[in-house]
Amino acid sequence: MSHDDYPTDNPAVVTCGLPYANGDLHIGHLRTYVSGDVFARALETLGQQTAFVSGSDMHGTPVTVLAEREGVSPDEVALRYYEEHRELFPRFDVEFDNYGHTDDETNVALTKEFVRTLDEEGHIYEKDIMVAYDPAEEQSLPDRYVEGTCPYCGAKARGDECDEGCGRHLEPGEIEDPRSTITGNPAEYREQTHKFFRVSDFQEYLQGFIDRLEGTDNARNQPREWIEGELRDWCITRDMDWGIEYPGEGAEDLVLYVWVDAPIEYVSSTKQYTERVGEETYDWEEAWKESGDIVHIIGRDIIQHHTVFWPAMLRGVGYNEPRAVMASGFMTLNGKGFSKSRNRAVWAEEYLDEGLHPDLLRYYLATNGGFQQDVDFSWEKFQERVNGELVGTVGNFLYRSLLFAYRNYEGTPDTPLSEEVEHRIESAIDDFGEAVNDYSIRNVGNAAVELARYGNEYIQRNEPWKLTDEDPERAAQVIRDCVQIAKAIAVLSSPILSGKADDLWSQLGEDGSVHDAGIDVALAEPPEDFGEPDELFGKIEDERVEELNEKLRERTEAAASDDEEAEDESATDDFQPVSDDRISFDEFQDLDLRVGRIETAEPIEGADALVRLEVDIGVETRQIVAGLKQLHDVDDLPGTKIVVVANLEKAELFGVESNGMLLAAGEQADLLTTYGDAEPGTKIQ
Ligand code: B3M
Ligand code: ZN
Repeated sequence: MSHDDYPTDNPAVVTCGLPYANGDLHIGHLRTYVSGDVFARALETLGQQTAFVSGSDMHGTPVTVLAEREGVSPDEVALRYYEEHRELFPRFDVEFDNYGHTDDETNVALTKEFVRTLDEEGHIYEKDIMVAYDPAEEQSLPDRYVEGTCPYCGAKARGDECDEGCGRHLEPGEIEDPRSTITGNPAEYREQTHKFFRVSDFQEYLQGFIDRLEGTDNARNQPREWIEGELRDWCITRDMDWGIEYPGEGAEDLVLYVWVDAPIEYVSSTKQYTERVGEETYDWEEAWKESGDIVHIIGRDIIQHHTVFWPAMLRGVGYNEPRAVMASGFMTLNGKGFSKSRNRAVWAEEYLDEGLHPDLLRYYLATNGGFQQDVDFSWEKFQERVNGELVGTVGNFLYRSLLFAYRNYEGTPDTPLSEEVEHRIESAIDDFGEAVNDYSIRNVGNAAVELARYGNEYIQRNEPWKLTDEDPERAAQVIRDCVQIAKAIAVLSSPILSGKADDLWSQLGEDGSVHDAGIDVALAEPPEDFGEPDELFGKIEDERVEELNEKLRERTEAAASDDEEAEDESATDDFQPVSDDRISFDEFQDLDLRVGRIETAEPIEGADALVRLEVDIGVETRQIVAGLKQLHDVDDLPGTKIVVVANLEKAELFGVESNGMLLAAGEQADLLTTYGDAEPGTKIQ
């Protein structure tokens, strides 16, 4: 079955992955929400009836772990972040038609209904399994309470997912060498009875589903290996207090796994939308149970949940299947990951506090690389895109043509649109429609920017400023065309530049909001009169970028030192147990450890981490290569006393010989030194 092109006659549902209600949002998170908003608005511009929904993910260990740390109840934490997120999204013009949460009445009731139906249909069974347990605390350790090694790829894995390795969902009992993340205690496995959803009942169905699925390639390709291999059943209960109670027999003390009720919120949120606007305006049952075009927009770490478990659940309760899943790539900040604990992030709130317009970020997030590609954010790149495309191309075209129109004609010259420009706008409209059908958020944006580029070229080629005296009719024609291009830009850019497109709309003397205009309005007659335009976008100066970088750097450094203090106080959880294999004193004596003093330090070009050091070890000066670049200020190193393994075999790192090794503690490379005034060359014994 292939789907009809958008716009279809079906109600569409566009959803965004539910943010866990456990922390502030940064601009990396916003990529999914902005893209969802753009896609939903673009569908509406094409004329499709669309509900754009999401909500907060209130349950599960992401929330309880934080609540425990703060010493408050999980619902207090969750409601606080729910409110915070709900208020934040509209400030970026991410306008959900409904934003609920997974602990609200609608979702609790609907989740129970789903589970009961799955049970009645025979898709749920009971099984005894081994679950992680902290014997010292006498507590079960579900999901994020346990850390260990992924049995599939050997990476360090946390609870129910292998987020640093193969990306798999991990079932309870699967993690190897489990330890409690709260106390650091080694965990043991104990038997407990749990409920399972027989995903394997749906194997054949899922194989067909994945062939029909639209969206990004990663969402279709990644699950094939699971769907085509042995499909494992899914444990849907957890031994904890916070969550939705299991609605049936035999699991009275258990709650549902957070990933059961989370996607159901997509449906609940749509239902709440219908309850608010009436089913004549939007019918959630038609969308979810009959003929809706359901599009899920998510991060790529949760593809398995959306392309295996969720469609199996929907199928099991007789609902409609998703038409598309769009899974985004990761986002980095200046080439490195965002880190909440190290405060290495541009927080959403902070961006707004800087007085930066939300549309600039919307534009960057939506058009910087394809949706499934990894993208990097830096203030320099941001500046480049804003100054180059928004100021240089779009803003420049609009201002020069509308100012000319205002000064010479007080609005739109009274002459018909030329064929050339009519065709060019038609082809921009086609590009826009194609972008939506290709699920390419970036091309939705490009349709407008490319049209502005053409506009600049058109006005430049025709030089209306030279024609006003020589050939006034021709001058009027050119400007008439430019006003139409401006109007088309307003319509085509409205999904991304949601606020600025409305500003442009008013500048053009149009009534109401451009968001109520359909795609055909791009070619409708512009108003006769309009006032003097303003420049839509301002340049971001270099000093501003420096200032923003400086703030980010200061904050990251402050967090790093807080972090070190916090680490001193608590976490023993990363320590490996001491090996039982002892070495003899003679073996220890084989090590020639010396006090050294760093004389010079310089970064090795092209290597991310390495520094070339000259180290005085008393008897001679050694060249040593060490991975300190990211962790220490290289200029501060000379003069530092260190401990060197002097008789280590020579090695070559990045083409540079290293004659010895310095000792440092932990991932932050805390350098070992001496307490008193031992001279370089002194032997350590
Ligand atoms: N709350 C967040 C995540 O894992 C999770 C998404 C739920 S979507 C139904 O990215
Ligand atoms: Zn793994």
